[in-house]
Formats: sequence, structure tokens, C-alpha cells
Amino acid sequence: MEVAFLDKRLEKLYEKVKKGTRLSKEDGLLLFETDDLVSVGIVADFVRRKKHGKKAFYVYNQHINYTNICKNRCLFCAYAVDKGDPASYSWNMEDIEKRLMDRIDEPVKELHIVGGLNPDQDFSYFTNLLKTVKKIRPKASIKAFTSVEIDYLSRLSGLSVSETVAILKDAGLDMMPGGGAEVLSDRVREKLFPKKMGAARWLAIMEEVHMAGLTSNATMLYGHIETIEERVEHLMALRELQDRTGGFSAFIPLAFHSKNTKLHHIPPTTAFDDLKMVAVSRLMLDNFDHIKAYWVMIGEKLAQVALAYGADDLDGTIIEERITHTAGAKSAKGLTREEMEDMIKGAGFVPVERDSFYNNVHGGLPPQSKG
Ligand code: V47
Ligand code: SF4
Repeated sequence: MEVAFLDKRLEKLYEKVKKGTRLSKEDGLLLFETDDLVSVGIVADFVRRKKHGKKAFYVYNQHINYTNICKNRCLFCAYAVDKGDPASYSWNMEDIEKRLMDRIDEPVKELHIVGGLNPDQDFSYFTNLLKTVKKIRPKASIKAFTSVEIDYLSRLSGLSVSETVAILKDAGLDMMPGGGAEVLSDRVREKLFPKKMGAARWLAIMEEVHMAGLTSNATMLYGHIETIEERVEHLMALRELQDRTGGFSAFIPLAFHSKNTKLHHIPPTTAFDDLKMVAVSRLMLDNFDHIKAYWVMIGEKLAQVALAYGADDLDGTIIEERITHTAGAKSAKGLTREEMEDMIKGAGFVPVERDSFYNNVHGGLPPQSKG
């Protein structure tokens, strides 16, 4: 089918995409620069439909943020506080058990567990945490600890990354979330997260994690001080690593929320930019299976639209999201399975409830036919 694009430069790019030719850095820059969002969306939707047809995935999940004490204190983070702050908390195993038991009657398939770097928690805290969760929820997968936490744990234990991962796997770790990457740029790091690991280390840890047999996601925090070029370089660095390891599962663009952060002067991202980010990610990350539209950050309604701009996954039901809501997110704190499915159907797609590894948890049947 012939498509007339407003920005004629995108026609050539569409031809490349149809032939399966990898997009270059210049293509990435053009995709971000152009105002012709609809055409970018058409190209991204072509790829999305080729990979997933009308399927749109979601997971029934629960978040556990075990502590908000963090020694890194990144400037964009509203969630972390210092030790001794009246708002600080750190959950012990009884607290974790209680959180899990509060929702034990729900069909949770994935536990998403991340927290700050709290110097009072030793290595055994993390293995106990995994074992506690596995004991209470043996059938759910544990997606836990970002690259930043793995790096920290390897230092705490004095073991290599692969040895650390092997111990965590033994204790119940199934896969890793994609946080902590922020923008893979030393310039941005120096300005916004000087105490946290930089691009080279984030990528090196991910590579070792993949080599040790765990899969992970990847993210990019956008909408603050990063340039378009830095966004493209970030996507290309992920693509290059994925070529070598194949260990990334999904990519999640994270829209910056500035409320209660040191960067509160930065306005929210626009719907235009949010859709652009999803679509360009879909196009540049040709070797990633999944692109998530994280409804918590871009809102439920825009997440529906994002399904037609390259996204194939809306993440999860959640309920207790803290990181983005502390920074001013206006989205719900959680959604029911029915709400998730209505969102997807309302956007013209077919909901697939998945586990952490994108298996259909209903074995190919829609959930309502399983009673
Ligand atoms: O690492 C911190 C980011 C991440 C803010 O892998 C902020 O499935 C916006 O990584 N505004 C945590 N973002 C969230 C995350 C994630 C979420 C959903 C799914 C998955 C997955 C991963 O949130 C942090 C940081 O990059 N973040 N502060 C803020 N103010
Ligand atoms: Fe700590 Fe993560 Fe917040 Fe940075 S983003 S301050 S590492 S919790």
C-alpha cells in the first residue's frame, strides 16, 4: 500500500524498514527531529504488527520497593531519602511477608522488586528477600534488582557479577528489570546522577548478567536534559549489546516526572514526545521483541494510543507503584485485570495476559473462558 507521508524524508526510511534494513544513527535523529509524528507512527506500527499482530500483552504483577533509603540521591529521583529522614523506611522479612500475604488471594504472576542502596542491608538481606518471596509465592516469577543493585551486591559480597548472579538465581531470582540506565551518557550522568554507575558499567553488568543466563529489560529516562543525539546513542548502545547477548526482553521508555525532585523546574513530557519515544524505540531496537508503554508514567489513555505507535505491552496491574507517584504521576496506582483488558480492547488490540517470559498464562484462551 502506498502511503503519502507529510515529511517526504520518511518515505525512504519506510522503504528501509519494509526491506528489514537496520536504521542508522542519522535515521534515528531524523525520526526524533521530524514533526510528522503520524508517519513515524505508521512505520512503527508496521513493525509492531509484523512482530505481534493485534496482540497486546500485560502481566498481573505486584511491586515491592523494599527501602527508599538510597546513598546515590540522583537529582531526578523523588522516591529516595537519606537514612534518618522521617519519611524513610526499610522493610524486614515480616514486612515483606505481610505485603505478599495482603494480596495472596490475587493471581499475581510476577513480583517486581527494586529499592534504594541502603548501607544497612547486607548481602544476606537480598538472598533472604528472594527466598521469602519464593516461599510465599512459589509460582510467581521474581523480576528483581536493577544493574545498579547487582553492581552494589557484587561489591557487598566481594564476588564477581556472575558469581553474585548465580547466588541470587539460586535464591529465586528469575529475571531483572531494566531500571538504572537513565541516559547512557557521561555528560548526563555528571549532571544528574554523579554517584551512580555510568554507561559503560551499566552495559558491562548487563552483559555479564545475560552471559550468566538471566534475561533483563532495558529502560531510558527521557524528558529532562538529554539531547536527541544522546537518546539515539542510548538506543544504539542497547541494540549493539542485544546483538551480542540476545538477553534483553523488553524496552521501556520512562517519562521523567519532576515533582518533588531537584529538577522540579522541568515541565512534564508532552504526549507528542511520549508517542515519539515509543515509536522511535520500536524502530531503532529492531532486535528487541517487546516495547512497553508504561501506563503509570504516560497515563492510561496515552498508553492505549501508544499501542498503535509501536508498543505491544502495557506492563502490569501493579496497585502499589511508588517511584513515579512520589514524583507526581497522575495515573491510577493500580488497575484490575478487567481494566487492563478493556484498555487494550478499547484500542483495537487483543489482550494477552502473560508471565514474565511472555508466555500466555491462559494457554492461548482468553481469561474469561477459563472461568
Ligand atoms: O530506575 C526515577 C526511573 C526507574 C523518576 O523492567 C523515574 O519491566 C520518571 O525501571 N520520573 C524505575 N522516572 C522504574 C523501572 C521500570 C518500570 C516499569 C517496568 C520496568 C521493567 C522497569 O524509574 C528508575 C529510574 O530510571 N525514575 N525517578 C522520575 N522522577
Ligand atoms: Fe537511588 Fe535509584 Fe533513586 Fe537513584 S533513582 S536515588 S539509585 S533509588
